[in-house]
Amino acid sequence: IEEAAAEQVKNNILVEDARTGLSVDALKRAISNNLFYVQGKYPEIATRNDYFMAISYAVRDRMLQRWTSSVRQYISGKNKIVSYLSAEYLLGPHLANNLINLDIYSQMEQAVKELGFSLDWLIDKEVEPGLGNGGLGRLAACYMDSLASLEVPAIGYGIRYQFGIFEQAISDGWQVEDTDNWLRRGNPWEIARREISYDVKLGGHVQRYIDEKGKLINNWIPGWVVKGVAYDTPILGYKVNTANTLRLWKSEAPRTFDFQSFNAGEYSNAVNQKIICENISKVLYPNDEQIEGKKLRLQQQYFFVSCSLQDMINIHLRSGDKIENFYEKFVVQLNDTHPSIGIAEMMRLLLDVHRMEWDDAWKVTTKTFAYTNHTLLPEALETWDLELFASVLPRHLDIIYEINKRFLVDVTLKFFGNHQKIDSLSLIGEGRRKYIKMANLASVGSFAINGVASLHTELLKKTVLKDWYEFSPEKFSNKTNGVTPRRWMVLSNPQLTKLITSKIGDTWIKHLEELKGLEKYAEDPEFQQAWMEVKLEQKKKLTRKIHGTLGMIVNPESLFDIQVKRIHEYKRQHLNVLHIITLYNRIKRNPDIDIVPRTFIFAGKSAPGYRKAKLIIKLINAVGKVVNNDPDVKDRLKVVFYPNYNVTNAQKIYPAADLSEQISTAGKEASGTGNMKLSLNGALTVGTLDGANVEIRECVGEENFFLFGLTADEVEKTKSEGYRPWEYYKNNKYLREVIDQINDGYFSQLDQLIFKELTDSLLYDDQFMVLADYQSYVEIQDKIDEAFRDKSNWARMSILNTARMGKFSSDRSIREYCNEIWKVESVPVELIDPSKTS
Ligand code: 7GP
Repeated sequence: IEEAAAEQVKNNILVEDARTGLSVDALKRAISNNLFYVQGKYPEIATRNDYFMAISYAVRDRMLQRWTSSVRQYISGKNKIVSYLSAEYLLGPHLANNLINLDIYSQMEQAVKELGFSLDWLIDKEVEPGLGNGGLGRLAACYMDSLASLEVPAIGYGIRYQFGIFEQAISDGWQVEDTDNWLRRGNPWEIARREISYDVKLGGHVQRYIDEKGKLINNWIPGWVVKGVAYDTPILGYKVNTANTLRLWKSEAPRTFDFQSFNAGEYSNAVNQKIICENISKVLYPNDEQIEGKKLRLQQQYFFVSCSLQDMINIHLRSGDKIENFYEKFVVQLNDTHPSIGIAEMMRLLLDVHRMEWDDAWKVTTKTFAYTNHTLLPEALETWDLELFASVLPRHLDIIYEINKRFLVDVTLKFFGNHQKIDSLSLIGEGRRKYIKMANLASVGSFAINGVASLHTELLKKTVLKDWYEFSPEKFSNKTNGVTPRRWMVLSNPQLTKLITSKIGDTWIKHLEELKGLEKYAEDPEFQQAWMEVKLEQKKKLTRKIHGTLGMIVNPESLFDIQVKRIHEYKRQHLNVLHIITLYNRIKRNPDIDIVPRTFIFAGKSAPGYRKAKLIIKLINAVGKVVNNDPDVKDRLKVVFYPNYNVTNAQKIYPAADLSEQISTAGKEASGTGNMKLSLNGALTVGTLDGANVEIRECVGEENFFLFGLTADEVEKTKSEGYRPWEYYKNNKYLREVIDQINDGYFSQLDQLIFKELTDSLLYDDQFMVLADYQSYVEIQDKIDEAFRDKSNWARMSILNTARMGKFSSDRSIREYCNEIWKVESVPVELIDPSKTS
């Protein structure tokens, strides 16, 4: 605090300024002021939300100097800016994170306490912006944190969905969805920039003519136009001056459009138009790794990409530079193919608006974009029906045809006569109906293509992007994902943070490799005890949370066995369930059997239209109901389905985990990031050789990782030799018993139909090799049971897991993107003195 105050004096800022002061008194005054002048309340009638808003505004004020200073430096300076384009940002609540990054957590805690409240109580009030589905959206949020913490100039662009990911409730064991009206109590973190807006054309047709200079003009006459308005949220770096911008676009009706109809006396028509325009940013599509080829989704993608590119060009030109140099000012990262229409849009802006020639425009475009792939699942590869596409983006269809025509000339030169290659690389697919392949558009228009874990990148090169790899191998590289230790350790696990810091100082928060320093304490009995005490404390907290939410009592001394992530067949929550039933049957056969008590905790949302995933949720709850209430079990097994998994809840769950379930079918999980957060928090992993598990195991040491299951190669081999799941069922009496029980209605009050879809798919198809991996999974779980009994050894392994997770900081990932793809450097921000700007 003293240093910060001295810094302020040096910068000639009033130390006790109500908007910038960092002392407890200044913060108290700021909160009271905001309560009165912003919320219009006095303490006796103020609600908890009023206080939340008052304190949030006090925090935001303290961010603004950094924010405006960062913006000024980026716009005026010659530095290159990273533009992250993502349809999703799963940020999580801001308040606690901003307090940590501003380094005023303890002062604020004291200030709030002196006002008669607890800071935790106010932090718990925040409704998180759930503007993403899962891994891809959360990664974008971690990357924004690391970019700012590394002082890299960056803007994140996306959509300000009015409704984020649905809220999940569980009713009679089934998932039910409710709307996520996250803005209903206001959002203190954003600033609406009404003056920053762009028109986006949609539909209509293209008029072609030759102008007086003999040039072919493509004039896109739109069917309608929407306006995108910028809503900015500051993203603060950890203990640095940098505050980057997350700019989310809200769709509105352009004024001119309204006027036309109003003038024609068509009032209701005008109002209708307004509704149609606002629809575009209304709701996040809740599908995870499953495309939904809806027109509105394409409109959303184009809407935010067009606003963002117009904005970047505007920023670039305003600095006095030429459009030809755009790629020297901005590098644009495509977060999967959702924003890949940006490649055609960039071409349109350069050709039609800035009147560039094709070759020059193509040069600028292909030096601007880079593409990250996040999944190998074929059902997630985006394609657009050509007719649908033409009805939304007629001009872009022309452009894509032209890109394709020129590209296929090069392809033909390279792979002469190889029609398989030409078909596979073409941007247009020819089935019963023609379609546009967005991964191909992204690949042709980008100078770099990356996967998100080493195995994933290798598989990309061998499977979905094989022909692209053969065509331009130089574009490919791997960038293993990472997570921010600020949110996923300092914020969510302050007790462990404190313990670690007491041994190795606090610089590990910015340099996570320094956790290595903990290794030498791994065998120290005192440290082990302190370590396990923190773990137990976190488990007790979660125990209270579970009791509060579900009314269930679980034993904090039991092994907390945790699988939290989207519900998907490839992630195999049902394999976990088969193991639970196996343990249950052992107890039923021998009620006195000695097994380690376990609490199985599941959480995750299913896409609302994904029937089998919803059935898996029902199965977890059905098995839970029987197991949790069977007196023979004597509370040794508990199954918990924690509803509405989101960032807020994840922060409470990860620190309490003993065991992290990362059990996807090998070759299916691109990386995973929950695996990293759990291991960082001292959980041991039971996992397959999939995604980043491979690298985690390499780092923590194979003796500290519970490996099981087929490898990606073995999965392919087994499949090609004709996989018959039925054989596994037939030959394994315990597996048979488990499947038969589900089928016979043991967990469904004798209803034999309810789970049939699930068991049939396991027995006769089993795409995800659940039955093939069952035996190996049960065996490793038996080893885990044994290992957990040796408390000291478990503590040692847990400490080593944390100590060796340094690689998985998103700071490391972002450094690699900066050095190897973006070629950008950090730019320390100089603070502007607000009292001296006139
Ligand atoms: C996810 C991957 O499933 C996960 O393995 C990875 O860690 C994460 O991205 C971040 O890279 N993919 C998605 O969330 C997703 O929606 C479809 O992928 C495009």
